[in-house]
Amino acid sequence: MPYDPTNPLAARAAEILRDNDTGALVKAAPSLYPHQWSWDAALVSIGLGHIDLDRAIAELRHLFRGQWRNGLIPHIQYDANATAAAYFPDAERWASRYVSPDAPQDVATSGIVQPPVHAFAVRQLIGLASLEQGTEIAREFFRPLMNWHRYLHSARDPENSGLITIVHPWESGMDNSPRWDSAMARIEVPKDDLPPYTRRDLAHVSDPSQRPTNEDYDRYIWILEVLKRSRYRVDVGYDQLPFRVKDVFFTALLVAGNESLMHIASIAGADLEDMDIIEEWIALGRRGLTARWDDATGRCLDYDVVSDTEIDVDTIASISPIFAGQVSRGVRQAIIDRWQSSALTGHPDLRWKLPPSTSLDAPQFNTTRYWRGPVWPVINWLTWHAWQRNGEFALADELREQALAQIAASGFYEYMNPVTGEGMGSDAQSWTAAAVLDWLAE
Ligand code: 9WN
Repeated sequence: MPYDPTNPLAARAAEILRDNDTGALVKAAPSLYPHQWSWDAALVSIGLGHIDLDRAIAELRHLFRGQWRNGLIPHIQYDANATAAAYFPDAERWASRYVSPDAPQDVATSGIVQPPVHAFAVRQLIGLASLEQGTEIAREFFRPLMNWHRYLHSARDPENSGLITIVHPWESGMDNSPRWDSAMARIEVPKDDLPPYTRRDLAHVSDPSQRPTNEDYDRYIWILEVLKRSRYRVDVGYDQLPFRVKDVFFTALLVAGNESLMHIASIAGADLEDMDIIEEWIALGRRGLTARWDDATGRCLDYDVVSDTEIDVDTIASISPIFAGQVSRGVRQAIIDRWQSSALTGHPDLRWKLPPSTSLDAPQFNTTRYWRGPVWPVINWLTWHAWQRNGEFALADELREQALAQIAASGFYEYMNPVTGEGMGSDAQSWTAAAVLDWLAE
C-alpha cells in the first residue's frame, strides 16, 4: 500500500523524517544524534523510499561519500554544519582523516563500523523502483557494497571463520548490551593516558540512567584511542586490540546482506567471479553461525576472541540465525520456541508482546537502561523482515501489529520500557519513523 498521508501515524512518521532532514542528510535523531549514522541511514532510506524514492537514494549516496578506500563504511559521517559540541566523540576526537590514508579527506567520519544492513536497504529500494530505475540503483551501489562486504570478510575475519569481529561495542549497534560486559570489564583504562572529554549525550535524555554509565564511556573512549593509535588498521594491529568479539547478530545481518548483494549483482549484470565470491561468503557466514549455535539451550552465542570464551548471556541476539535465514528445521523450531517463551515475547510482565533487548529473567536485565532491557522498534522491524523471509507470516503479522500499537501509544521513541511501555532515549528517532512507514506500506 502506498504512503497514505491521511493516516495520522504515517503522516507523523513522514513529518519526523522531514524535520530531521538537514537537506544533505537525515540526522539519526533531532538532538541526541545530530549526524548521519551508518545503519540508521540505511534503514531510514527504506522509510524514505515509501515517500520519496529519489530522496532515499540521495541518503545512501551521501552515506557512501564517507566510505573509506579500504571499503569500510564509518559508523558516523559528521554533518559539516553541526557544531563540534553537538555530539561526543566529535570528528576531531576520531581524527580519522589525519591518521588514516584510507579515510576520505573531504568528509569527517568516525573510524569504526556498524551492522551491515546497507545491501538489504538497496535491495528494498530496488523493489520500490521501476525496472529501469532499479537497474540504475543496482549499478550505482553494487561495487561500493561489494567493497564494504570484502572489508568485513577480510579485515574483520582474519581467522576465516565466517564470523565477524567487532573491535568496539558501538560496532554492534547494541552498544551497552550485557553481551559485552565481561569483555569490557577486562579493559583497564589508564586514566592519565585518556585525553579528557565531556559527555554530550546526557543532556538530551530525560534521565541519565537510560544511557550507559561513565565507566562504560571511559572504556568506549579508551578503545577509540587505541584504534586511533593503530591508525584504524584493524588488520595490522588485530592481536593487540583490547576488545575483539565475534558478534553473531552482526554476522547474521551480513549473511542476509550478502543474499541481498547477490540479488543486486544479478540486476547490475555483475561478473560471475563476483557472484562466486558472494556465494562463498554466504556459505562461510552460515557455517560460522552454525558453529556458534548451542543445541542444548537453543541459543546462538557470541564469542570473545581475547579470552577465548563463549559469551553466555540471554539477549535478543540469541535468535540471530533467523536473521540469516535458511536454518534447519530444528534450529527454526528452537528459535520460535525461544521467541515465544518468557525469555523474549512471552514474559507475563511485558506491556506489549515485543522482545526485550535483554531477557527479563537475565540477571543483567534493567527496564530503563539502553540495550539492557528496553524494547527497540528497530529490532522489531528487522525481526519482522526476518520472520517474513523465513515464511513465518503469523509471527511477522503479530509482531507488526504489536509494534505499531506500541508506537501509537508511546510515541516515536528510540526505545521503550518493556514493562510500562514508556518511551525513552530520543523522541522523534528517525529509524522508528522509517519502520512505521515500512510497516504501514505492507
Ligand atoms: C553510538 C544512532 C545510534 C545507533 C546505535 C545506538 C546509539 C550511539 C550512542 O545511537 O549509539 O553509536 O551515542 O549511543 O546504540 O545503534 O545507531 O541512532
